[in-house]
Amino acid sequence: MVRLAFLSVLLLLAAPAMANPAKPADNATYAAIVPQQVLVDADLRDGESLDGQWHYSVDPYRDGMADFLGKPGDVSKGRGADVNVAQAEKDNPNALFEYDLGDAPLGEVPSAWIAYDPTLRYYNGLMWYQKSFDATPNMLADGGKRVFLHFDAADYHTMVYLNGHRLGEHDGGFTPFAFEVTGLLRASGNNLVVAVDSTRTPDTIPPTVTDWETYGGITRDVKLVVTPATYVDDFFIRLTPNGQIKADVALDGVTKTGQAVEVDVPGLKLAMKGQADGGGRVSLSAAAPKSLQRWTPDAPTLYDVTVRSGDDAITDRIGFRTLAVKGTQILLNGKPIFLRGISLHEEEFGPNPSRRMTPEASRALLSEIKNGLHGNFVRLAHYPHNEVTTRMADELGLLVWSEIPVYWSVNFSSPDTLKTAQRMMAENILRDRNRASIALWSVGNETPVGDARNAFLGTLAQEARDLDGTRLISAALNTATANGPYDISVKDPLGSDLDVIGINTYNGWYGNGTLDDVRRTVWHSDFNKPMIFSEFGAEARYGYHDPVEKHRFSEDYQADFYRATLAMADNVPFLAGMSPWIFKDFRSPRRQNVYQQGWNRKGLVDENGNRKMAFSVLADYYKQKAGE
Ligand code: GCB
Repeated sequence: MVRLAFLSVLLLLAAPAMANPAKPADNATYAAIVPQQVLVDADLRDGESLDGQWHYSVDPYRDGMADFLGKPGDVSKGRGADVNVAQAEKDNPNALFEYDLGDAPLGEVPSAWIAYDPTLRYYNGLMWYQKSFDATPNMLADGGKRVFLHFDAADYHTMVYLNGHRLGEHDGGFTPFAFEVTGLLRASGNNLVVAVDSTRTPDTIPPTVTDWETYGGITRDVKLVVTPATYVDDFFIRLTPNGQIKADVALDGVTKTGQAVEVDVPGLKLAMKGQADGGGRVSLSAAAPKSLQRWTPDAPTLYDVTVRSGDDAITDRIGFRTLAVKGTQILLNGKPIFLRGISLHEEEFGPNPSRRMTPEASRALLSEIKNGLHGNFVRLAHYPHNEVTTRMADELGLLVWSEIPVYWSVNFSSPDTLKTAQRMMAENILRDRNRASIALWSVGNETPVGDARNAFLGTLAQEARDLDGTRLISAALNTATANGPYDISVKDPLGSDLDVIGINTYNGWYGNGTLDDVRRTVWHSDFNKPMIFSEFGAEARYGYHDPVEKHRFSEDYQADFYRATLAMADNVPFLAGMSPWIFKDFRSPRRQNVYQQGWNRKGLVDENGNRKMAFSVLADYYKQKAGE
């Protein structure tokens, strides 16, 4: 569904606040990147969860996809077939079935497959999942409703078969997707088969080599979402720089043209009404009432907002605030703010995380950032995190950096890879642009400067602006050019496409520089824009103390590294914040020395949440900053 009218409203809004006014995008581009169904707030909608026990079956040789000579097979006649194997064997005792997903072991969804069996930790390949379920009466063809099978995420390539029908596939491990299954369900014994392939290639986003655990599997919720025949597919509600509350709403369904739409914010006594155009879209606005309490990290006020149209009504909790840049400052609600942040991977506390981000798990992580570290900002690295987390950030009051995994050596010259990145970015932005916490959309991390890369990331930056003109666009760059050991200039040409420059700096950890060098370093920038240190960090194994030698990997060295880097930060006049690397130790297959043993140890807390010495160095610094 191409929402050009809807988008063009965003383009107009984008212009005043942003350094780079948005350019109109062409129809074909949006057709390729905007998902058919947005199903915004799928988590809040009516329906049935399909979480719980699923059968799983590992398939390293892709036997379910091709025969022994490699000839592609018809999956819907094989593992994806609608066959009750036990019954079929009874009917024909001579028939050979080499598989029976219904007999395979059971594992919990959502969760990476490492949770089922620790030997699957480094398995990167194809896994089959199967679940049987019954439909509720309103999901059946004569129920008058529409039904969508919605995945919050599965990592990486997912192929879905329902009752022998191939529903479709999806690329990307961290964003939602859905298939319409109206009319395809039966009252009982629906057979859902999902093949998830975690293999990365040079063309995927991210590519093969990263510094984090892949965590293959169905890692987020699966749900049958039930809507009226015409329903509210998408909305974008926010405060504009000139004090308007704006709502763009998109309907989907046969009666969408001319259908009345209403957006209510009872807490503000605000009701906006209009009628959808031929494309099912409407744009509403009203002056923000004087009583509006703007969302800030200190007072994260959220309002119930109900979007109503026809038989559909959906209520979300939305905060209102503005973001802008002015010279080298970031302004929240018109006032300069220093981002007191930390980076975070999507991994729950505990010795055996499986990327199962429940609200409790998310709250535990974010509360420690907010209350323990005195933070007001979190970089959700290096991919879109669970919606649970962005909602939690809204509630707790943490600004968010959100990014897609355009990481290191992406194939920047491939148009297909670009399309994948664009679609991922669209899926992420459309899911989360009603979250007041999201402050920055980042388009890439530590990517090598070059023409193809500059064009690729420039396109993504533009797309992010087109989809959401109310956030700042950034990227984590590592191309600070050293003029000498203690004198660094920021020159990456991508800087001109960004609102905020992110810089990852590891002086004092990588390389042989000393911490004195770090303290003495001075920074220049070619851009009159805010810069944030999107990363800096040093590894330490929790409990390893070395107060005299301060050996690398000791808590003492890490604490000194933080002291030195924070001293350096104090001398950067255009620094508008930081998100050091990283809050919690996280699993990474790259990290195998005696201190690491499969974990990147740059956390301020270990995997169980134990604070290392550097934690209080940063917490004290942030406490003082918060008081300034
Ligand atoms: C980086 C990467 C991050 C790594 C980190 C490290 O620059 O962006 O993904 O984990 O460095 O620990 O080296």
